[in-house]
Amino acid sequence: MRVYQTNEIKNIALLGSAGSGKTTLAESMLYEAGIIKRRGSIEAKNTVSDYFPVEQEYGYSVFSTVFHVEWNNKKLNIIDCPGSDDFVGGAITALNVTDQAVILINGQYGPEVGTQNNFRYTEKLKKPVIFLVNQLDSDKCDFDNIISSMNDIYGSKCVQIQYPIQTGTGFNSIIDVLLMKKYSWKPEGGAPIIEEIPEEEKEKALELHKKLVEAAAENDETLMEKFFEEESLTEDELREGIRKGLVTRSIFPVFCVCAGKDMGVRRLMEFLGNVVPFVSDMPKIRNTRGEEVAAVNDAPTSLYFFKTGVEPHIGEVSYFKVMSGTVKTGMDLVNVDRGSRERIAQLYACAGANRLPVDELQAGDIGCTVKLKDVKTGNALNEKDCDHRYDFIKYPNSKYSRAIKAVNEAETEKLMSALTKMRQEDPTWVVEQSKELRQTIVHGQGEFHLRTLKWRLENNEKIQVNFEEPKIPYRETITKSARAEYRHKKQSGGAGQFGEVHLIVEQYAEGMPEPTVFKFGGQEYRINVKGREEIDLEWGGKLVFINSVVGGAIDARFMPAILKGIMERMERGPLTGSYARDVRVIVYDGKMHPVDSNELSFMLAARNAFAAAFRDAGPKILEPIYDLEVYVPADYMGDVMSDLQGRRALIMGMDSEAGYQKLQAKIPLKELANYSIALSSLTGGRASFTTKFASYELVPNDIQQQLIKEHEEENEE
Ligand SMILES: Nc1nc2c(ncn2[C@@H]2O[C@H](COP(=O)(O)OP(=O)(O)OP(=O)(O)O)[C@@H](O)[C@H]2O)c(=O)[nH]1
Ligand SMILES: [Mg+2]
Repeated sequence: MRVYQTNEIKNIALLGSAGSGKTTLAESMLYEAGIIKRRGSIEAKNTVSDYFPVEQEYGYSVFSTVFHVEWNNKKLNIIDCPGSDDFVGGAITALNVTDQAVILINGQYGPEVGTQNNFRYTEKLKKPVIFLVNQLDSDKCDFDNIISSMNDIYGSKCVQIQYPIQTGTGFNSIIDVLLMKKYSWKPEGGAPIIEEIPEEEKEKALELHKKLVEAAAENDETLMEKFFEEESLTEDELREGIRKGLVTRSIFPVFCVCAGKDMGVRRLMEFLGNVVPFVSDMPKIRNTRGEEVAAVNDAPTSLYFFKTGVEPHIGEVSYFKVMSGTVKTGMDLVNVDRGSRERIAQLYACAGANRLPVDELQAGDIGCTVKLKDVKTGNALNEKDCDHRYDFIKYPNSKYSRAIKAVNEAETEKLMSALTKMRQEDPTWVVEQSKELRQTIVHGQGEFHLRTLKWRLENNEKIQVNFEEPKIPYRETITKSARAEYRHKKQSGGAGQFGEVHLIVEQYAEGMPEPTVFKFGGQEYRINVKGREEIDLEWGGKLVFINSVVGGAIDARFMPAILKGIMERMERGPLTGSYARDVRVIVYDGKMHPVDSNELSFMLAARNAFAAAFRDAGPKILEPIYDLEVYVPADYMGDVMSDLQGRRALIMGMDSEAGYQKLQAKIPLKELANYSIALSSLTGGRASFTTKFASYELVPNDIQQQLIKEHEEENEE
């Protein structure tokens, strides 16, 4: 295979809502480029891009697929991304290593929430966007309506390059207002018949052409001048103006295709090859130190690994982008993130499930390699004397969690290693072995995301698993001060045990003054701080431990044992066994025995005194609260709001955003457990949401009583 120069390479991501036709389009592109001899289909489960069993089972893309086609001597590296928000990881990764997003719009539905989700990522990452209206052969397709909702959402930046003469089963031709030609196809699609625009379409075509010329001219002063003088631009000038507009996101060109019948695909590829930006047209990538890394050949080699796939019979396939320099087979590189050395024994151009061997890849190109020792998604491999790291890929927080268990307990270890392996392929899984909840929890992007995980475990790995509701990590704290003392004493033969601890507990708050005096039962306790320890608890919040023991009532050497006793109880709160937090403990008195006192005795005395004081100190249960953002079409707003109120959510704000409403709320984690399913059924899958941990807050009294009762019942069992 030939070596492509940096200025012959374009990297493109196919995005769009689930089912908009990305994988079908990829198939047509591969066919048109002569890489496959027959077009497969989703229905026949034989596409290049959806080649994993789980994808064929569900008929959805689950992983992004990287392939390339050659068109007009350009190498187009294309990443077909999954459309479902549940697999958004693939789309985010792809956008980060490409310079052009092609967003497909399903001609049956127009812009959907999935379209918007993808668009928001292109906005965040400042990537150029081309819209592609697909499925024009569907009888449900209303093209004018789609254009008008796109104008509502994206404004006048949406500029039509093409429009269909007719949609529905009879679809077979479009008018291209850049080239000012009519394109039509025989039923088998493929090569178009290019003709003059028929009389009856001329007026409309001319009007759209003018709009396009104006939009293209706006991006360049010389073009603008020429446009004012001559009221027209040449084809090349138009292309130049559009390219500039793409880079600055001031133009979103709209194309038309029917991927299923391979109509319009060649014209699209021509545009991708001729007009969309090269790496060199885009703002330079920066490494973690903020230094620019230019995609040029005469710089040290630096590879960024953006994806790991696991292929049957081959093992891990590592996909990378050449951020700078060139990479050749046999090169030795250093993994800057893990410190290990790696040899690039084999180098490939990507072709879906296949790979084509190459000797060299130049700056800006995308390729893959196999049999690396220790390279994880997100790592960088560099030539020596170069230490670029990249951390530009940020995945969203998880939205849906389940506790997972192997049906056969003996397979627990096998399950854990399978999960670790799968996380390599999809970093949006998060696996958490919670000591606190005594559960293994998998966090994902949605119910469907976790359903495919289960399917793959059961069908590919042959491990039967159960999903359960994850427990909630409650916390306990106190709301007032209380005092208690406890004497631990044992004198049965041999050495005795003796320790007595008097302590006060109170609620800890940031910046509170040192304790001076307390009153309990009419008696005053003066505090004279002799030692203070502030502990940042692993599970959040603080424990402040104050020693104010007077007159040597307890030897200093017993203080660590006392703290240990208290910590044991903090780890297993007195109300429900949850972690306790935000407590200040003042040990102010006690007793020793000259012979029988030892560390164990003081530990036990402290533990019991602490539990007794805690129970008297207005103990409360805290629950995790999350910030929630819901994106919802305006007509579902009322239903979504009232559902949220039923979930104890606090509405914090509302905003309108391009065709959608954005709702912000605070919501208890417990009420988020099935939110992904509920929201989807409430809105027919047209809404989406994100969450982020916010704080711990007191649970309402009735729920507290119920939790305590449940804990007591569990203990009895
Ligand atoms: N009528 C018609 N159907 C199409 C066209 N393109 C795709 N489809 C069908 O639409 C469905 C979804 O197509 P896919 O190619 O899987 O869509 P996708 O965007 O890759 O979907 P995800 O990867 O799951 O997000 C399949 O049933 C395709 O056969 C088209 O141009 N016309
Ligand atoms: Mg797909």
